[in-house]
Amino acid sequence: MGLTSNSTGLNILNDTYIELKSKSNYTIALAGNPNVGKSTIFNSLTGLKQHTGNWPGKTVSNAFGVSTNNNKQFLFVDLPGTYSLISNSEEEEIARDYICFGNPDIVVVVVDATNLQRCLPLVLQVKELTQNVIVCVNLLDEAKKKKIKINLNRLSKLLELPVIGTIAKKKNSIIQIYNEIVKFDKKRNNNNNNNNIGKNTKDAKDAKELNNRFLNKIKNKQLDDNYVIDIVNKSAKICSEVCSYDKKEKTNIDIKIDKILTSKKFGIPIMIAFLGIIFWLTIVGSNYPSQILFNFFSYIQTILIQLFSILPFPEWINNLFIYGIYQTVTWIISVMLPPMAIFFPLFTFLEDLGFLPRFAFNTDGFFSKCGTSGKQMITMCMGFGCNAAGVVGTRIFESKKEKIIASVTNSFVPCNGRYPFLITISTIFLGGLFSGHFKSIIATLSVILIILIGIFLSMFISNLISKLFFKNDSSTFILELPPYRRPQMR
Ligand SMILES: Nc1nc2c(ncn2[C@@H]2O[C@H](COP(=O)(O)OP(=O)(O)OP(=O)(O)O)[C@@H](O)[C@H]2O)c(=O)[nH]1
Ligand SMILES: [Mg+2]
Repeated sequence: MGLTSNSTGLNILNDTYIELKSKSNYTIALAGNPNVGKSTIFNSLTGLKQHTGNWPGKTVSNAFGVSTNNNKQFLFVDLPGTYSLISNSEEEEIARDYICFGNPDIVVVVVDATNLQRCLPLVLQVKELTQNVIVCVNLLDEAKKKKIKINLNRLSKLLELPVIGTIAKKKNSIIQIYNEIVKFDKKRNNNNNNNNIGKNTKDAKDAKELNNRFLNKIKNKQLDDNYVIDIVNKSAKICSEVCSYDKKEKTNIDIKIDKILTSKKFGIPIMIAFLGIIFWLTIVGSNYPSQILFNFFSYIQTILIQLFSILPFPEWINNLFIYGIYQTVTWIISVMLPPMAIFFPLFTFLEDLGFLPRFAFNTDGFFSKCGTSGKQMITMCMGFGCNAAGVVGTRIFESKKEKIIASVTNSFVPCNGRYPFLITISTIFLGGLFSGHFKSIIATLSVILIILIGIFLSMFISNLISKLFFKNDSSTFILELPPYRRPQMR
């Protein structure tokens, strides 16, 4: 999932980070709203594998990675998505604190070309803190499909910031980020950074003082409604000047699909059907590679048996090595590896399409009866990949109550390690009672049943914890439904 102990969390400020920062010519923060493609750009620039997917809130802590271009070393920091610097949740605070105090040379604010107006308030806020900002208008391919045109030169003039347009999937479009950083840095060295500091902060001594003041205002809730209204109005005005839409473009297929996928009648059955198809494909599909692997390892085993019969070892050592160690390990590989190799790409496919937030929406009613919210479904789905990632993912919750409940109950979802075991057990013991096509159908149904029991247990325990320990705390559910996107190979 791209979460490694060395590249995330508090470790962002550890020795490795400090050493890399000192060696690098530039430290660049990648900031922006959730789900605009920051991690995809980060992965493309650094060659790392941060978790990407089509739903807001995947990146929950800072990650860093290095890349080299034209003999210059760039340290990139991938920040969690945030709509505003006046943050609500833990991961938004992480992003804000890094922008304010991480001392990056340049902040690249990634914005969504299909939803510029929603993204610009963050650009304007970051610009109040630092003038070292580059705006990266990403998802230009989607904007083109939706017949949205953006005048990047005009945007740059209005914002008084460099602006580049990118399609994160295309490497050659990402390369221009390096050139812009170098160009911007040269210009920056000729100017005094704090000349153009925002209206709240004209008399600030330096950037650090400025950021401290901003943070204090946020903490003391001194940034009143007028401040927010001002920024939102400014964004709307800029957008109206730089964006043009094709008025003929009326059909919004996403809305039509959502009417079915999130409907009360069909939402949950479709969701279960999708999971069922994934499990069925995994169970049926993994038989073939399993058999190939099994035959291959058996062939090696016969060679090993012959080899060991020549060697002067006592028989118990031969048996220990061949039937104890070798056979156990290779059987586990034959049985476990194929389901993993099939399930995860299929699950990632659903994730990239943008189904997970719809799952969360459909199940919100059930979870809210248990005192939490549909967002718990997202952390549970992350638990399919890795329970540790699911627990770390609970940062997307605003309230402490939901964070605790989602963390405690995440283990009821079978993870990476347990899931192939479930398939194997279901196939052998339940599927084995039948023959032909029924075998895989029964195995699939029993895996789904076990998962549904897990979800039910999660809800039951969530309800219990909520009633016992958080009687007076309420939960809210705000989650953006992202557009459906074509999954990419990675
Ligand atoms: N078509 C298209 N899809 C993109 C582009 N950039 C990113 N995506 C897709 O958009 C989705 C979100 O990308 P991420 O890189 O995970 O977004 P993020 O900003 O890091 O999201 P958070 O970590 O949740 O804040 C993924 O499914 C990407 O494959 C792009 O330029 N074009
Ligand atoms: Mg991300």
